[in-house]
Amino acid sequence: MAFELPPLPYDYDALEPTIDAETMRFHHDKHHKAYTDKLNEGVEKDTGLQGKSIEDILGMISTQPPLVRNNGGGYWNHDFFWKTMKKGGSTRSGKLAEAIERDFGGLDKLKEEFNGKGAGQFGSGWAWLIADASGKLKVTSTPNQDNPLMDAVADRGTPLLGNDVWEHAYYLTYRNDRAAYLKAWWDVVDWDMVAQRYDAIG
Ligand code: MN3
Repeated sequence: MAFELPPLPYDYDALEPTIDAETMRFHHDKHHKAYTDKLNEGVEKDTGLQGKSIEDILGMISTQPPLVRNNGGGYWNHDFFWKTMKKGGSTRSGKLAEAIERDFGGLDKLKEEFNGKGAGQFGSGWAWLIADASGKLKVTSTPNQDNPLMDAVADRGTPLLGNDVWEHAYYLTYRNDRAAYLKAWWDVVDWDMVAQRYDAIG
């Protein structure tokens, strides 16, 4: 049984003007598909991985070759990323809004720290908002397709929000201006989804 490319949960142009349709089409249909296909190659080569969930594989990624680490991360990260965004975005609510006040001193501070992590990630990678088991929030970044579910990363936790800072995510609209992309991206963040993920921690 192979992993399948999850469908984009909205049309290619749904996130315009923040993210253009051509970027979404290539990002999903080419990049995300390639991670999915290569993850399947890695799983085919290792019967010990067959039947495991992607989360299980990420949790033991330190034992895996780069093929599985890079493409297992890319497979999971992009599925998570699509579901983190929504046409028109949404606003924070409930427990999450309180935790943002408590742990960052407000949404503007969170954004500033998150954008700083994204801009400061040398080369390709991701910026993350994660929570630990007690619900404390933290902003982190990872290189390449690593993520906070991997046993090999320094800052582990439950991912609530992640932004792809690979050039393929923004270059057509923003060219080399990663900071402008990071700033604009908040317009399409689905905070209802982020709040649901936070509530699920308990
Ligand atoms: Mn990407």
